[in-house]
Amino acid sequence: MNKFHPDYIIKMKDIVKEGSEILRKKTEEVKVPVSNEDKNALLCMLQYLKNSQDPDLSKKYNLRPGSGLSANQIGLYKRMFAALFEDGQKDNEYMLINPKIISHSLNMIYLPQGEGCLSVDREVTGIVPRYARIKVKAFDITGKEVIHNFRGYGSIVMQHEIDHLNGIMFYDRINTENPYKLPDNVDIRSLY
Ligand code: K2U
Ligand code: NI
Repeated sequence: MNKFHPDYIIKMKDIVKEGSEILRKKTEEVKVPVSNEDKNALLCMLQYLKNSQDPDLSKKYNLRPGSGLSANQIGLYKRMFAALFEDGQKDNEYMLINPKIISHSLNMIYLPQGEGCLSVDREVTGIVPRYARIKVKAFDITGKEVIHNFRGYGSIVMQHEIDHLNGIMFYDRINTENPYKLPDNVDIRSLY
């Protein structure tokens, strides 16, 4: 049994920091139908994101704001993550199980300010090339197969989290010689 029961509040001490082998190990597929233990962990992860984006709660629990959290970031080798972000129109919340990018655009985007990570307590600057649009197949918390299309910031969040599930950190994708060099022969532009 893991400690992530329904009313457990995830805090920064629960988040695995870079340097731990956990973040570099590939995660295991989650059994479907989803067990209550996995459901509860996923709900705790989404609750962390909500708390972290609430000014009062993030101050109360000293949380770093997050728009995504993968299971291995809380020490579970499970192929699942939660995401919570606005993309202009609406608020988006996702809890995706065994996510798979089944298609993606050729053109790419990047965040001009670079990316951060709840598991990385230092500033790592540089361009992180991401696909501008992706189609993701996954299971939702009820075990139903879902397909979602993401573009813009949502596409970046999803790729950042799916990378975590594959043991990839965002800075693995920054050009080591020149962090601000754009990849050759790729139509890539800043998200804004
Ligand atoms: O996986 C994580 O460590 C959470 C990251 C996800 C992320 C990083 C860069 C670009 C997109 C997603 C953190 O949420 S980054 C911090 C943050 C917090 C609130 C809103 C946006 C980014
Ligand atoms: Ni991260």
